[in-house]
Amino acid sequence: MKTIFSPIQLKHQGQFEFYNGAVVEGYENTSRATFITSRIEEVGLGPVLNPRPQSLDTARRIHSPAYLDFIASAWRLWRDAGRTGTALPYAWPARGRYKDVTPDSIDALLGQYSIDASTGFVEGTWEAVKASHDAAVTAADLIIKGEQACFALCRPPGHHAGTDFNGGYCFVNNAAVAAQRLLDAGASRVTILDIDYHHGNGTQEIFYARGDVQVVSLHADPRNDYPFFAGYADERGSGGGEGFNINIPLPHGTDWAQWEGALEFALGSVRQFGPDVVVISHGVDTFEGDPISRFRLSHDHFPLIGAQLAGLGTKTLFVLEGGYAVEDVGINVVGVLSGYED
Ligand code: Q9C
Ligand code: ZN
Repeated sequence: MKTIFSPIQLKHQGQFEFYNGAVVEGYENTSRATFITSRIEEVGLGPVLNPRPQSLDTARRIHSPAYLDFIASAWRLWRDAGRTGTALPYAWPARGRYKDVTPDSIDALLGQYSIDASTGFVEGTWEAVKASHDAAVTAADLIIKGEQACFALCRPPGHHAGTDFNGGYCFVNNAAVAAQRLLDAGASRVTILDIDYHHGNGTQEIFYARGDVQVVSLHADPRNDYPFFAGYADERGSGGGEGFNINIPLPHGTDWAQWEGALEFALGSVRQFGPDVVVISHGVDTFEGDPISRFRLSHDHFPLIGAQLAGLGTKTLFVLEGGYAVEDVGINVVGVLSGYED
């Protein structure tokens, strides 16, 4: 299987976030990507290829142009305001305000275009986000040209980013851009199956009213985990998208037996939908050793996931999302991909 990745994606580096009342180095760090590429070489999964530079035309079909302009200029605005460190919001559009306003202040804009304070900008953020986006689009193009499966090693990740907001370490929704690209190239139906530990709230929001993209997500129950305000089982889509959004929330402590049962249910709904391509939002923060998550999958389970996905017999585009036990991320991410190919 081909992997698409650019070293430019490592330029989003050294950002801080808040965790348990302290400022800590971002969990979504560059070593995640290097552990994955090392593991790909170690097991001989296939070549790691550079993305082709891509325009943002497809991204503009799922994100608002104003949002894309903002994330491309956020660091410059921050720096021009005399700031150093990580650009993070601390104020959001408040409930109960008198009118819709977006002041030009960088602090207002950071709040306007985000849902949380874990998605910080540093000097190289936009370059890395753009390269990560390019990896997803390039991988989608390879599928269009006939590859059965491909891996977009996207980092920064994407599934928490929506039409006009960043969140959860995500800026551009790489999986959503890839799905749109596949549709624009002639696919009639695409499924995004999200196996990351967290609910893909951004993906859900982008496609909520659409019937051409089925969004299926297995994740920690939002009653007790991020993103808290979306991911409930009764969120099923609206209008022409009714029934095409499927959420499967699972409790803290979920083990393989329980998780696999949920996957089988998810795969049943995918088969019923009958997509031309399945995009996997591929997160491995379901791993028992993940520092910010609470499921209990172990190393041996990831290849089994890949085998189950291969059983669909559908073209598959893997797009990287989360997974923060850095020493194990390579083993787990590549475990799924190898399991798919075996
Ligand atoms: N800073 C993905 O897995 N909460 N994102 C972090 C507080 C946000 C995870 C804890 C978790 C986001 C792509
Ligand atoms: Zn996650």
